[in-house]
Amino acid sequence: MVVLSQPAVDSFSFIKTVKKQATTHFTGIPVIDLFDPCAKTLIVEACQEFGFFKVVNHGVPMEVVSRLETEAVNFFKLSQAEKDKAGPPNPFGYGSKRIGPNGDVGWVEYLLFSTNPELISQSSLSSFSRNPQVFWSLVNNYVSAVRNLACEVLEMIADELKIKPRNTFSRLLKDEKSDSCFRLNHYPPCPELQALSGRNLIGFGEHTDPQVISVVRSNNTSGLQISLKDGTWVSVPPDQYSFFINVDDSLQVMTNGRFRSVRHRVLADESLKSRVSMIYFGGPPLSEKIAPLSSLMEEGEESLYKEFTWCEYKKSAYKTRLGENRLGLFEKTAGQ
Ligand code: GA4
Repeated sequence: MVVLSQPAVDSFSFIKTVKKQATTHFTGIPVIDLFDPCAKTLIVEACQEFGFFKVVNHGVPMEVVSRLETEAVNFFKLSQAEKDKAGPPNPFGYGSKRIGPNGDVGWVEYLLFSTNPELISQSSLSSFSRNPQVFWSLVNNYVSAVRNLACEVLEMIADELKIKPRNTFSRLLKDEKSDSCFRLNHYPPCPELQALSGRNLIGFGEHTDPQVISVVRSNNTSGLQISLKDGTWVSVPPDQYSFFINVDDSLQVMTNGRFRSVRHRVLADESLKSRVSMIYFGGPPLSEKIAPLSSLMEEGEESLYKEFTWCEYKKSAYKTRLGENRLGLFEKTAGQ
C-alpha cells in the first residue's frame, strides 16, 4: 500500500495528470549533424514539419554543460528555506510548482534568469549559490555557447531560405538589448504520487515558447514530449550529449507560418531519477517589430498576423495561461 503524507496529497490535488502511457520513444525526431553538407536543408524541413529537431556535432564543450549541471543539482539539493530566498519569481528567480503569474502549476522547481546583465541584480543573485560569482560565470559560459549555437542554426536557416543578410534572425539574439532568458528546471521524482493516481503527473504543462528559438539540454531522463502536426503527443528520446532546438512563436510569425512553433510539455518521470534541464530562450529586443519577412512572401501572399512588437507580444503572453494559443490573439481574421 502507498502511504502518503498530507502535504504530498495536498500538492497532488492541484497538479494536472494525464492518462498513464508506457513510454515509447518516438524515433522520427530529425537528428541534424551540423557538419553534414545537407544540414541546412534538413533543418528547414524539420522546422516546417516538427518545429523541433536534435543537433549533434554542435561544438558546445561538454565540460561547460556538466559544470553548470553540477551547480544546478547542488542548488536544487538545498533546503526549501534556502531555495525560497531566491524567490518568488517575478518573473526571474526561484519558483516551485507555480509557473507564470496566472495559476499554472506543475511538478517542477526552477530558476529563471534574464541573460541581460543589467537585469541580473533584480533576481537576488547572491542567494543562488554559496559562490554566486562562480555560479554566474558558469551560467554565462553556458549561455554564450548555446547562443552561438542558436545563431549558427538561425544563419543556416537564413541561407537555406535565401534570406539576406544571413544575420536577419541571429542579430536579434546577438543584440545587446536582446530580451533572452535562461531557465534551469528540476523535476523531482514522484513515484508515490504517480502510483497513487495511476496517472502521469504533469511536470510542465503543454505550451509553445513565445521567443524566436529555444535550445534545450537535459540529463539522461525521459519526460519531454512534443505534439506532432496531427496533435499526437510523442516522447523525445533523451540524449544528454545533444541539444534540442524548438521553433518559437516569433519565428513562426517571421516565416508567415512556414515554420511551426512546437507545442511541448514535460511529464514527471516514473523512475527515481530527477530530470534536470537547461533552456536558453533566444528573444528579440523589446522594440523589435515581429512580422513576416517580405523576402519570403510570395506574390499576393498576405501576412497571417497583425503587426506587433516583441514587447507587445510578451506583455500579452504574460496575461495568458500556459496552454493557451497565444498567437491566436494576433492572427488576422478573413478580410483584416
Ligand atoms: C514559456 C517559455 C518560457 O519558459 C517562459 C515562460 C513564462 C514563465 O515561466 O514565466 C510563461 C510562459 C513561458 C508563457 C506564458 C506565461 C509566461 C509562463 C506563463 C504562463 C520563461 C516564457 O518566456 O514564456
